[in-house]
Amino acid sequence: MERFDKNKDKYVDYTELITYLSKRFAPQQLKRVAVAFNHFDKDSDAMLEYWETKQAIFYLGENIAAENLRFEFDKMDDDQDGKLIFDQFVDLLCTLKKKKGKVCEKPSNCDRVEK
Ligand SMILES: [Ca+2]
Ligand SMILES: [Ca+2]
Repeated sequence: MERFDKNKDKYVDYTELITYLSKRFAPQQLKRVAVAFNHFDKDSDAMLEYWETKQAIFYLGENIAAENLRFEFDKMDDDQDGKLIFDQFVDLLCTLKKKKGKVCEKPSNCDRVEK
């Protein structure tokens, strides 16, 4: 989580997280991603397991072969507990968008791939 921790107090506050995320997503899209995350987090542990992630990804309109998703999921899951926290889920989405040749660094680019 250090990459979010702008003031180096070892604590990522909401503002830092939102600042980071807003560089990648337009506000409406970020909201949609957050809604999808919460909706598919069936056991409400603030993490998405693989099958929850898969449903959320498809819900958000990303079309990806299951084996590719599994690969990207495992890459993102750096502590290998089989679950993604919200920012990893966002990273995963960005990775998937990049793979399709869309760069996801500016919100406007993200908007363009929005269906
Ligand atoms: Ca969960
Ligand atoms: Ca994990």
